Amino acid sequence: MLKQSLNRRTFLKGAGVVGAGVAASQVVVHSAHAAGGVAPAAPPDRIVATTCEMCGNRCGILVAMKDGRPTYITGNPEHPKSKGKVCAKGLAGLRELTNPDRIRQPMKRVADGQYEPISWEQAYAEIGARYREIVTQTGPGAVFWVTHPKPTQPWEDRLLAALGSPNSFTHSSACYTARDVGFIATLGQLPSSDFGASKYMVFVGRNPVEALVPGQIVSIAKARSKGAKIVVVDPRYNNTAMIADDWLKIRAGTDLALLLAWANVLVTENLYDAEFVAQYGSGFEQFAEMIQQYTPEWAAAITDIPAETIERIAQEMAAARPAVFIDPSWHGAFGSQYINSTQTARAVAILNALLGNINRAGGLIFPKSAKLGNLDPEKYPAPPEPELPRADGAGEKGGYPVAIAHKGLVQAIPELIEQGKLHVGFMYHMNLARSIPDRQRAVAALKKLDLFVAIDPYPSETALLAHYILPESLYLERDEMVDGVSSKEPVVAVRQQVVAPAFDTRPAAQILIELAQALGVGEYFNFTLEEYNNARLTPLGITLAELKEMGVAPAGDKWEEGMPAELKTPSKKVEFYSTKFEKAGYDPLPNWQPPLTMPVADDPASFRLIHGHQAVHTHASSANNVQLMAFTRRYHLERLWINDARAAALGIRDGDWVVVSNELASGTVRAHVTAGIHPESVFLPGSYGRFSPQLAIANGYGLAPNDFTAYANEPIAGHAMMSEVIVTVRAATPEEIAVAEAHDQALAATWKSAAMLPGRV
Ligand SMILES: Nc1nc2c(c(=O)[nH]1)N[C@H]1C(S)=C(S)[C@@H](COP(=O)(O)OP(=O)(O)OC[C@H]3O[C@@H](n4cnc5c(=O)[nH]c(N)nc54)[C@H](O)[C@@H]3O)O[C@H]1N2
Ligand SMILES: Nc1nc2c(c(=O)[nH]1)N[C@H]1C(S)=C(S)[C@@H](COP(=O)(O)OP(=O)(O)OC[C@H]3O[C@@H](n4cnc5c(=O)[nH]c(N)nc54)[C@H](O)[C@@H]3O)O[C@H]1N2
Ligand code: SF4
Ligand SMILES: [Mo]
Repeated sequence: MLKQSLNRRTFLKGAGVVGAGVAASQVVVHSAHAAGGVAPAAPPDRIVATTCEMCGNRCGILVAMKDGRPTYITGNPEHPKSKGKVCAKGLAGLRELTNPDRIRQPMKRVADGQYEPISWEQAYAEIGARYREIVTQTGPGAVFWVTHPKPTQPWEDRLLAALGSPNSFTHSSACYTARDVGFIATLGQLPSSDFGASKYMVFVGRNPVEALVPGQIVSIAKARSKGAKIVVVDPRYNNTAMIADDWLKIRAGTDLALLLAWANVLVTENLYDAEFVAQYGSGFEQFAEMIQQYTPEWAAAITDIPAETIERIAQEMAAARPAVFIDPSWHGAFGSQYINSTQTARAVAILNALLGNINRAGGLIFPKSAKLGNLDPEKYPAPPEPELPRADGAGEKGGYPVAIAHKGLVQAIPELIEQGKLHVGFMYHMNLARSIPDRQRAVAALKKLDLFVAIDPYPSETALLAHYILPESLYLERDEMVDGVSSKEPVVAVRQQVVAPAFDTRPAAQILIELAQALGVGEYFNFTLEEYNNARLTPLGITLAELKEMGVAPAGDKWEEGMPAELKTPSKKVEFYSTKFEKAGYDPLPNWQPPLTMPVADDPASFRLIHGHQAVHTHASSANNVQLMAFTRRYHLERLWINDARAAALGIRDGDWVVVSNELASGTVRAHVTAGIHPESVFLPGSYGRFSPQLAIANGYGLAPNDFTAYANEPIAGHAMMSEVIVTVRAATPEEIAVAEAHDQALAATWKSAAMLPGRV
């Protein structure tokens, strides 16, 4: 079952780093250099298999140890997320161990932004007492918990249920909720792309080379080497466009029009998989009638993509079916962006069905989930499910009935606090104040909570609003719950301690048990981490010790091609016409709907602000890592992308300081002037704009796109609308330039001196 045990040869064979398209060679060279060489300088005397946490992918990693110290990290070849590779962020994980800004013991707020250290025991005692005092008044419906999916999530859900509150949240409604709701309504679940076997890959606002999962890049490269074509639809020449055959420079927010026109071509030219649609589809007739009006000529005017290109790509997709997909995507174009995002996701799901690629090799597949065991409910009784309605209305009649209930509308938390619905908050591994729209409002609202507890190893913006900060040990310092990884070949993965905690910090598994006891529901946590992990592993016939040896192990049946007998939709078929949406009062067909906002047509300074992720950063949370900020500084990654012709008209040259503003915010940043962006959009990376005074390197560097984003909930999935944002851009004045330069130089000096510290770059 366990294929081979780890030895030095496996480690070296697996060694590899993935980067970012054309920039990849630079990223590989420099990140490897920064980490101390492509191969470990000295042969390791031990290798520990564990799980990365530098971003939410949780790749399997192998950590080389020399004299009891970790010296190098590479990808575990057996883990589907890493396939033997890590990214620059994964490599930079070692630097976090010596990050001087870490929180070293529990902290108690004594005044706005001021903290004093306290013991764990005192923190728990005070949190428990205060909790009881408040909840006696408000009831448990005023309590919320924000979690970071997913190894710890079953415990967090259990704790919140024990407290009697339904208000669990994840980052999803600021990330991918529209996609999930659209796909679930259409196909019953979220499929993934079968990159490695594909002949034709279409990425609509998806940038897999940069917003990356290393294993996916390995598979995309494999398909590419066998001649697969790549089409990228993006207002911006992103790093995936660099390796693509076609880049469709779309007007931001209009992807739905393009998708409808593609469907029009497939249906009117009879290029779709009629057999598949007849056998597995429901409501195709209504859909086919609806799309008659959405011709390529119609879409060309809306999307700014020539009608011939639209028609050609549709024909090429049809010729490649079924080994073709339009990727279900993630965040960029329709995860949580526009008023039309949920229907855009519906259209993507429908187009794939027209291509007859559902659960077909090279198309979209339903990944297999890992089959893990669970705690014996007799010995470890679970708390009853809370009966109270959710404060945000997610999944509730009269609220957002088709939204994902247990993930919630995370961006609505400030409003719910303002409305007096939420009084007590727990935040695990999310930085709400930085990650949702309208930070001013978020900060003001979080300050009003009667009790706010943040579990965070770092003094994030959100942690600095909490009454108590409970510092978690870093991922290389902790054991954790084993976790199932869905895939074509599902696995179970482990996180285990590589080094002892440097400070008085604790792992989530310990904090959650102790917190449950402090909050008076300890009876639901009458087990240890080891007992829990053993229960999870029992059906797989492997022991925790064996899993720790390899890091991952097979956990369930392998994927097989072919449509399941029934889909998890109301009709059990592919719903071209969504009966679920109809019942909830939404358009059952994905008709065209323009974005809510548009740049002012006759204003040369007006643009839509779009955003995205960068290969060497995780959201804005890695901006304090000295090694990763070396890339930013060297390659000017924080700059605002602006179209060259539009910039010339505004007197802006490459590298000039510009002022970006709207009714919510105003800020200064340098410009990246390029033909590689649609004239009506400007682009800011999401990697910067931290404002925690305790993060020496990150604080005040660059701008965050969501500082310019107003709070509003999309009506169907209830997600944040992160790209319904219009800004004006102008050249900075000499006075503004002087201020910006002085600020930048001060930050550069901080970064340089941090880089000089032993154990750093
Ligand atoms: N290196 C790195 N990798 C990551 C992450 C990270 O922070 N760093 N985060 C992970 C997470 S949580 C996520 S959600 C994924 C995100 O994965 P993606 O969604 O692929 O990444 P983004 O960069 O958010 O967006 C992709 C592209 O959408 C484009 N875009 C913006 N607006 C529009 C539009 O209106 N239409 C179209 N067609 N395109 C548009 C942007 O220019 C960008 O190139 O990445 C994951 N992987
Ligand atoms: N400005 C900005 N906003 C964004 C995005 C962006 O790129 N920029 N991206 C959007 C997307 S796609 C998503 S998915 C969301 C993500 O939003 P968040 O979930 O807020 O993501 P991160 O920025 O990664 O924040 C992670 C938080 O966890 C803490 N943390 C890090 N490691 C650990 C750990 O080991 N244990 C614990 N307990 N805490 C830890 C960090 O200090 C930080 O406070 O944000 C969305 N909003
Ligand atoms: S993608 Fe990079 S940072 Fe994220 S888990 Fe994998 S190696 Fe770590
Ligand atoms: Mo995300």
